[in-house]
Amino acid sequence: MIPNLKEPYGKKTYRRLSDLVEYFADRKAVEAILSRDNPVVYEVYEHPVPPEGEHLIFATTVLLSGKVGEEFYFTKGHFHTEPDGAEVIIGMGGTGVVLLQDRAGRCGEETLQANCVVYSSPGYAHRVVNTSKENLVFLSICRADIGHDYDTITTKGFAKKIVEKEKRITTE
Ligand code: PAN
Ligand code: ZN
Repeated sequence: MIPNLKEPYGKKTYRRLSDLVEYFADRKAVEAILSRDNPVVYEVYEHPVPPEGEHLIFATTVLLSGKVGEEFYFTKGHFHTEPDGAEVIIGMGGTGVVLLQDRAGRCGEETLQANCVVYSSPGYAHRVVNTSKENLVFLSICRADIGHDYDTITTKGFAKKIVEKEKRITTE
């Protein structure tokens, strides 16, 4: 289920595999897929609000089911900055994992599924991974003046990967 955030009141962003080239570990698998296709990995539906602390961003992400090599599809992931605020992530459908990593590189993981809430504390980067065969749909809520730091993850990555090996979901 997606909340009613459609145009003209909402903004929809597509993230395709070509936007995520440097994030997946298996570059050969990335190139092999891109030589045939450029699949959508996730879509974000956002309700624009003024970028002020009194307001809240609420965005629904639809993260598709799929893998690149052994690695399940995921969102880029980011830290929040100035202010480094918390985020509430509410599962609406599907099953997956939220990776939560602090600036020292310590990485934890929490299950995300329908009717389940994951709290990303200040100081933690969050990445959502879809380990299921259906779309993983979740609602994210955070203060509207929050900043997004993608660069740290682009350069350092997450310390954990969620992969499928011999038909089993494994963390590496
Ligand atoms: C979410 C994310 C959304 C897409 O709304 O922006 O799930 O993930 P990336 O932004 O990492 O590509 C959120 O965390 N907002 O702060
Ligand atoms: Zn966030």
